[in-house]
Amino acid sequence: MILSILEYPDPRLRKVAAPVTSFGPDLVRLVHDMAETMYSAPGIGLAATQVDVHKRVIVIDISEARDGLLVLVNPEILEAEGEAECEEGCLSVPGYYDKVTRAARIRVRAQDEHGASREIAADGLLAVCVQHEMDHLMGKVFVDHLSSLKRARLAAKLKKRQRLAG
Ligand code: GNR
Ligand code: NI
Repeated sequence: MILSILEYPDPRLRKVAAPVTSFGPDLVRLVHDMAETMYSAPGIGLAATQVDVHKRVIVIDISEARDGLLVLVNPEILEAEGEAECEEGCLSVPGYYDKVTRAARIRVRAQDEHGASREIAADGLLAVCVQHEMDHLMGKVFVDHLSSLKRARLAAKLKKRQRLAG
């Protein structure tokens, strides 16, 4: 089932997600629906926060063939180093793109939808995407990393778009 994605500045995007404590069919179904929603959008990642479910669940697929689904439940950053700038976008801020600086390399521990724990090392786009999604779980959106001037311009643009949409 394709879920509907909250759009900035919806206040529900500010909620802090709770750790997943129960693994079972409901979680498997949520992950399945989130993956379907991400692929259909299309996007390279989706956090549960974006579909108004406030649990620490992320799906990511940065592969060209769209056959490399990564499920991160209860993700924790173990190590972060370096800095890298990347042009980011967000399914919750459609039509807006800007550069954000984040850690260049990270090590993450997370569980999958069945509760199995594993560690991954990420750099490049994967590192960007994991940090972008983990921000969502903390109620943060990528535009929060921008200057207040840029955020004011974005607010004006969204207001205008809303007016034109009637
Ligand atoms: O689809 C997405 N593309 C993207 C591009 C650069 C940096 C981050 C992202 S994540 C985004 C999907 C999304 O909004 N996830 O929360
Ligand atoms: Ni996003």
